Amino acid sequence: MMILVINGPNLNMLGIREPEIYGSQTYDDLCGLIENHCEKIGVDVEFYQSNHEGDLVDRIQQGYGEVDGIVINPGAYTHTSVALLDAVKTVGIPTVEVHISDPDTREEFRKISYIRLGCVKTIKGLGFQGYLDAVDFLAKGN
Ligand code: CA2
Repeated sequence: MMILVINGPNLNMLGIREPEIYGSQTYDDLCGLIENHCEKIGVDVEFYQSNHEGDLVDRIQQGYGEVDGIVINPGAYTHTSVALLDAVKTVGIPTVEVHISDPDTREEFRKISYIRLGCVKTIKGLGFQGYLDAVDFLAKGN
């Protein structure tokens, strides 16, 4: 099984600013954590991060026929992007939406998620653990 983990804008800055919201671990720490977990449960994993909406759409499309599941934290595009919603719906790959913080407890504008409508599950507010739970969810196929 191959899982693609996609992170959107500014998530490459993890650990550098706003540790009170996103923790003090870096993007590389996050990838390492997921990689170790996937190795333990026998799942192959690929990572992609971009600050550009169209590049994220391109990467989702490239997953068609190649990956069995997508874990995505679209960052701020969560709250604005119909293009990302359309991309996950178009490829039809089971996709789990993950947020490190809980956007529902923050500003009003973070309460809307477009991509949620195309996802099989949303995990929020669990820090990096949310990515591991998303992988487990996809690996179990339920
Ligand atoms: O909680 C999450 O994972 C978010 O998807 C993170 C996004 C935010 O726009 C969403 O509402 C919730 C922002 C990611 C910004 O990441 C940073 C990392 C380090 C320092 C500053 C920003």
